[in-house]
Amino acid sequence: MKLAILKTFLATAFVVFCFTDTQAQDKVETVEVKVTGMMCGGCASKVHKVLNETAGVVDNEVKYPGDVAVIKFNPEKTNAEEIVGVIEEKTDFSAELKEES
Ligand SMILES: [Cu+2]
Repeated sequence: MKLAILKTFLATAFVVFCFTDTQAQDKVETVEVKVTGMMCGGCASKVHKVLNETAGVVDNEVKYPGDVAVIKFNPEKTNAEEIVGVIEEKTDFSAELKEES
């Protein structure tokens, strides 16, 4: 009887441990997007704000001059193509994925 209780306890502890573990390591990927048409720092701020409000985007930095947005995102919630689409839809600028070098 005691052994059964111990087994149940261990099984529960194991499940809780696994759950906590997967919760803790949210996947994050980084993508670089070339943003064309920005004229000043204000434009960069606009793009930054739009990305900040995009679901799945964890963090982002928009560089002007440089015309590059570096975006950290959760691949389970969004993807690079979707992020490019959001920039094109919600700002006046053109966006394209930077080629991996
Ligand atoms: Cu501007």
